Amino acid sequence: MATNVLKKSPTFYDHFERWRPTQNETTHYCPGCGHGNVHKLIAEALGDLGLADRGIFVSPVGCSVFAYYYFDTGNIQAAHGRAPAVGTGLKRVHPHSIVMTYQGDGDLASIGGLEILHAANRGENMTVFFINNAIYGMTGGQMAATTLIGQKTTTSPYGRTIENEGYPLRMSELLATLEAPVLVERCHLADAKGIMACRKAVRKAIQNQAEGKGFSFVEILSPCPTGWKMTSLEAEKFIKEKMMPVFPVQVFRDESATREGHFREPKNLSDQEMWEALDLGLFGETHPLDKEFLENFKTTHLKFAGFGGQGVLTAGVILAAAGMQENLHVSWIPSYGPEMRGGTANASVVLSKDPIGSPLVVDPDVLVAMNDPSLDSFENSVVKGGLIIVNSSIISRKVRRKDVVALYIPLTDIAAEHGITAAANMVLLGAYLEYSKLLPVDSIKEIIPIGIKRKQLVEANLRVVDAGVEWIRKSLSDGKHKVIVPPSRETESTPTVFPEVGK
Ligand SMILES: Cc1ncc(C[n+]2csc(CCOP(=O)(O)OP(=O)(O)O)c2C)c(N)n1
Ligand code: SF4
Repeated sequence: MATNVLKKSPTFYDHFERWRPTQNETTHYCPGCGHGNVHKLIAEALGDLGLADRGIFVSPVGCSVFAYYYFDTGNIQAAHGRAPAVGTGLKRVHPHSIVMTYQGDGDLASIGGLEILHAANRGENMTVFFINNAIYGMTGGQMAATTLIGQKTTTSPYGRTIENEGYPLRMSELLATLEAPVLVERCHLADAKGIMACRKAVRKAIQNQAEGKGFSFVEILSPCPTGWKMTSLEAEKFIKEKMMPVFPVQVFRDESATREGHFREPKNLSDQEMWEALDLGLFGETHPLDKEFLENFKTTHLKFAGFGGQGVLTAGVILAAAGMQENLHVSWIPSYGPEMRGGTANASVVLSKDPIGSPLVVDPDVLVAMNDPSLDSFENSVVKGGLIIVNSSIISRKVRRKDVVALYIPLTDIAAEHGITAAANMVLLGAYLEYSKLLPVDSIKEIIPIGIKRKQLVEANLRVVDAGVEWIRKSLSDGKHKVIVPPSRETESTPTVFPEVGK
């Protein structure tokens, strides 16, 4: 019998790999720490309930950050306080997995206070283990939201006061006010009886999830002898005499026996259905460019900048969508001010034949400046040898840099001549693609009819794309300017001539 009780749960790995090879059978926790006890209760429950293979353990930031070294389950690590959001994502995609977040009081009650509130309120079908040791253990014993009044920590050296720091936050009581949770229970690790009550609560919380009953929350009052600067025995006493009066050990809500279980199955939408549902309107057949073109394609970082209403975001998204149709990797991120009208806006676009590491465009190869502030803001960020396209209808000054290609195009005037002033962005796309040969002009012409919401404007937009193409052809045909594709940062070569086209 004793061997059964003492043997290691098979849900734990055999070795603690992090400290190989000398100490690989021990743990990284301090002597007397409660985390190890809780790990054991969870591992045994998963094993006994036959759920270890379906388990996904979400480790937090805190002393239990390395929980994934112990549990032979699925493992993922969340940013500080964000375990409920990560757990929600996992659960929505894998409704039959057993998702367990494991969080300290700094993680759950301080930085992640709202994450847990909303996950509980949504009744996510997952299990949350909340290890309340009334302190930030990992970072050296700072005050947590749960620190007791009068408790000394490194950031409350005279003891927590109500005037300065408010009252200790009682998370179980708070969550029990919500309708969705199925189980909210607090237990403690200060003696064997307390540990057995925690054992029961842990099992129930996992079982509830396996039966689809919803959100279960188990708060465990846990010793932190190191952070509290106490011996293990003193720590047990502290839980009983100081913590339990503030955090009563109690079942706050338990509808495990009566709740009907159900599983929220994910919607299996096709790509097309998803695009339509999101009203992206850009779904079409991909038709990869010829192999040689793709092989030689140089990653290009573009920044489209202007004021709200000039269509810089749309220009970016249409170019990115055109790249996507051609089987390139693309990214597009907008950036705009809070104003609904008239603020500044810019779009960062990357096109590449390889996966894109970051969608941020800090130093663009190509800058499109639709107005003065855009040129002022971004001129210096363009890479040496890069291209700056200036909307010369609006921007009166010239590019000051001498180490970039400057292309002056009266984008707004050209669009106005065709009766659609607002489509300067489309003139731009036609002109830019004709100039750079980055993609065939036809690839954006295919996207425009699907990408533009006001269908009555499609024809006019296509006409001004052609007008942009024509303008470039005319400007270059006099032989004074030749097309120089800006060098890619991959080749690092710089063009020898820096033409100024259009002025
Ligand atoms: C975004 C962010 N803010 C702050 C930190 C620093 N930090 C690391 S652990 C921690 C608190 C840990 O305390 P708790 O969640 O109670 O877990 P314990 O270590 O006591 O188990 C903090 C504030 C961080 N890693 N990330
Ligand atoms: S600092 Fe506290 S919570 Fe962290 S491992 Fe040590 S005893 Fe445990």
